[in-house]
Amino acid sequence: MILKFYLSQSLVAKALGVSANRVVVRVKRMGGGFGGKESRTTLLSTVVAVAANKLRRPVRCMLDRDEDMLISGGRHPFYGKYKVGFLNSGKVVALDVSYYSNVGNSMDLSLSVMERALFHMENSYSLTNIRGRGFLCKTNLPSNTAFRGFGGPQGMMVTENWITDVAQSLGKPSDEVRRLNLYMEGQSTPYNQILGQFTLDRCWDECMFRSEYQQRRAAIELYNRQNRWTKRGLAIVPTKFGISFTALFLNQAGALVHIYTDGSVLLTHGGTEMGQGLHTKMVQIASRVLGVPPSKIHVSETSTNTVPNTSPTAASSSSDLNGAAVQNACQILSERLEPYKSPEGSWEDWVRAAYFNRVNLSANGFYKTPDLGYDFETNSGRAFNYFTYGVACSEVEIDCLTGAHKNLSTTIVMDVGHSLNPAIDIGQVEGAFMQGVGLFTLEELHYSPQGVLLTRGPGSYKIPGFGDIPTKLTVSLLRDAPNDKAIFASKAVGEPPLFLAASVFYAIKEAVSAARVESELRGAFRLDSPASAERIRNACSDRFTRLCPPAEPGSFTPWSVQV
Ligand code: MTE
Ligand code: LUZ
Repeated sequence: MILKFYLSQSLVAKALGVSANRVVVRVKRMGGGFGGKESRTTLLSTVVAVAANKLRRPVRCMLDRDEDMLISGGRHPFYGKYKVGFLNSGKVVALDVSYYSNVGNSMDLSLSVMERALFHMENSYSLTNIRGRGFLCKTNLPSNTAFRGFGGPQGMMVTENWITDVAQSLGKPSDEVRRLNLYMEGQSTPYNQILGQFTLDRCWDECMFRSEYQQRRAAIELYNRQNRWTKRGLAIVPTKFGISFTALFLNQAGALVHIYTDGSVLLTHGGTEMGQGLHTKMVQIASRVLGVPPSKIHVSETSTNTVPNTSPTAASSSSDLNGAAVQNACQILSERLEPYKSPEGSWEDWVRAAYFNRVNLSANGFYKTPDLGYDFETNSGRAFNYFTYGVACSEVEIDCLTGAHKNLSTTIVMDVGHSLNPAIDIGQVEGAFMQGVGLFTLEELHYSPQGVLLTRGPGSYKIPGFGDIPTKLTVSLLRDAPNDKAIFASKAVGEPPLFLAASVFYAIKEAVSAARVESELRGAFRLDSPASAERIRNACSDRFTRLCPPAEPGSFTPWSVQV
């Protein structure tokens, strides 16, 4: 097996010709990672290490935004081509998809990104006859890399595209076609994983109810009859996100916990903090297992000299993996303290008594996800530990003449199991959703014909602003949905909700369909992501657009999509 390590520590050691035990990497926190730092940090860390070694002094390098956008690479753009077989009822019976990803000039994580796209090619729909192929396209662009979702959103965006085509070809409401094809408890994915503790149907029904879907639909139909140059659209979209690194060996984590004689606890684990609240969750877990208040527990940093051989803080799995390692270390310490736990004494008394009796108050914890390991050759073995589910319903209004749109309302129902921290998890759902809104409706890189990146900062690259947050945004966590596969019945949350922003994209597509009906255009049509103002305007085909040739040749032919 070829093992590729993108760890800063191993690459610095390799570049300097020293062994890993001579290199210490420390991370206090990041101001955000979102996948871009999973492997690409090594471009800089290796270079500055070489410089520091040569000059024998500290060397620091920070890229300006434009330099970063020019060289670091980004999310993989995908092109999907598909054939889909379906019955008049809307039931999909056969699917053949080819995915092409723009890898850039090196492999980086592109193979794993494509694997995750393929593992998500059916999104949440039960399909019996299915073929998926992935092609990695090497290009003369900076190497593309991990981004929140890691190929999952690209895979599922194509899914939602063909299911929309099926609905539009049959003239059926897309929510009916989606619901009809939705998985049920106990069904199997194309990679032979049985869906247990399946909650997606509950998320769906609750989202339909909370968004007042039917009333909204009726109101939109009335609005669209009464307005020619603005149109509204509504879409409800499910998501199912596989939790585990697809590379088996990465599904491990360590922790190191020290108890000092004053009763304070220093906690270290293999995950890094980037604003996702990981350290807070780890402190909560240690607090629960040790039975001490969180105020007595501190995480000072992540470092290679406390916990070695860490996996990337990625795949949304860090609280599952590191949380279980922290639990393991704290259980060991708790057992060692057991003989000293007199009912009348305090935590500090127990710790002191143990110390004076020469008990080791430092413990290492470890965890590896059990029963994992998918084999592409035999299509057997579990690819994921479990799935995180969610459903979102969004309503938008488009201006058919300018292509501008407004996000009117979004209702999200997310299953995060027994949430470790609902405030953090709701923040993660909101943040991921808005990042997805940027991805699917705004953010677009432009290159000159010579391949020079033109969009190098917020002046030319449109990211979501406050005004893009839906006027009404509600996030609910599904109640009574314990997950027996992760720490304290919780679920991973970081990446899965990003895809729910596809509900905004497909609401826009529906509003565009309403505009096209005014020009007697019905049925499936192609709309690439992001749904930028230009694309929305041109797709609203009318007497004005007919005066000029299509901006993107072939852009109105369905059965393929760029995402
Ligand atoms: N939230 C914030 N605030 N900042 C981030 O960089 N990264 C996301 C998600 N949430 C990110 C974030 C990504 S891409 C992942 S994979 C997970 O957090 C990683 O952390 P976790 O495994 O602890 O969820
Ligand atoms: N990183 C990785 C990831 O190396 N493997 C994965 O499966 C993955 N999934 C999501 C995000 N990062």
